[in-house]
Amino acid sequence: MAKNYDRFETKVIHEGYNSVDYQDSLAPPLYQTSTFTFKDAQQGERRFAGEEAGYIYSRLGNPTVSILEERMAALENGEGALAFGSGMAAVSAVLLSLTKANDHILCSQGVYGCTFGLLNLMEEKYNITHDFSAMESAEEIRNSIKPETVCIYVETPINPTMKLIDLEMVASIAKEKGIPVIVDNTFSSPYLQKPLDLGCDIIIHSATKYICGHGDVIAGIVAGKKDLMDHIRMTTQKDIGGVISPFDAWLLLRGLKTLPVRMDRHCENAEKIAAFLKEQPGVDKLYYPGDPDNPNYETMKKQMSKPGGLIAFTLKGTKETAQRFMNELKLIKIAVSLGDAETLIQHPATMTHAVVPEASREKMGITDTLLRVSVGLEAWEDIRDDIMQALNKVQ
Ligand code: LCS
Repeated sequence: MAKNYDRFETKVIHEGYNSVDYQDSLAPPLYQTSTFTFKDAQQGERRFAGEEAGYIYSRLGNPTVSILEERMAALENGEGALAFGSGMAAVSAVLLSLTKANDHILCSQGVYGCTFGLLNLMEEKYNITHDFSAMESAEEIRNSIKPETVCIYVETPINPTMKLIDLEMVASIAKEKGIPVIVDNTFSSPYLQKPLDLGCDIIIHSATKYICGHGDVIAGIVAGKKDLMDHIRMTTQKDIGGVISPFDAWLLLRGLKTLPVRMDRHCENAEKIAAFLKEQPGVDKLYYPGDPDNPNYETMKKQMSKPGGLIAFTLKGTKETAQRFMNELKLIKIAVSLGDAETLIQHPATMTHAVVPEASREKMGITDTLLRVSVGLEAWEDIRDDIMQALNKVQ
């Protein structure tokens, strides 16, 4: 379907769906079916041969999932998108489709713990090696690219340290070398950052997070150029099979409608909570890209429309101080994941990044007193008061 709307707030509600094509149903229908019937054997043959458009089997495509994919492609300004059963299914489908044995991947210094695990698995099984780079200068990136480097993989903001990578800089160097840049856009959502517009080639989401927004789905999204999407669809998505369920796609379509409204509130609340944390004597370091003292503040202003809803900070004290602080919280829930209506806190060193060995964790800046907060949609004063009472108890 042609792209119909230019403004993001309208696209999240209407793109990829026209009710007249679906019996005038306002909400996109849920095609909860595993397979599709052919009117005769010849039609089945034609569909399998790719000579006739139409659905075959829900691992290969499903109408509810197609609406989601079209909408996500439009939101990221991509030519196409693919939906997966988890963010990790999306990450693995992309990385396995772009690499073969003995290739090399250049990564940002810091990736989600399970992405780190996948990179190690690929190295162990197929000798697909990787290096991490802080990517702070063009020279540093150029020097880290090897003859066998086939792609650059970047998280920005990086989970959980909130460091940013200059995407235009990475994309321009990758173009010189003729290799694609993959960006994990989970922390920003397309509302705050559009890596494809900055010259990057593929974006990935853990759609479990802001895309869903309600903490009730595990899902992933990939978007980019049509040829890349077709390649992934027909190889690692089809044959490894980590597809999304129609019901989860339906829930994501529902959640997406409020993405801009939710993100505005997440950002507004986070800005106030970050300002509050900065003033607290018990807080050692604040990692929030919206803080003008943050070294990445200019990069944030250049490539993100707002700094997002996540904050990391370290407490003065030890791991025990951090854990005691978490245990004193009442409103804020101790949980991994992010981007939900509820404010969530987690301890990366023992939770999301526990699989990363201590030496690598140190390089990534994940210390024992680092905490990550996903600021929710509650009244910000209630979030502040909860943090304040817990800080008072541990100091
Ligand atoms: N990429 C990023 C940046 C993530 O934060 C996550 C999950 C994934 C990929 C994987 O997505 P999933 O398969 O879980 O949908 N991040 C989590 C986190 O920070 N806490 O819990 C999960």
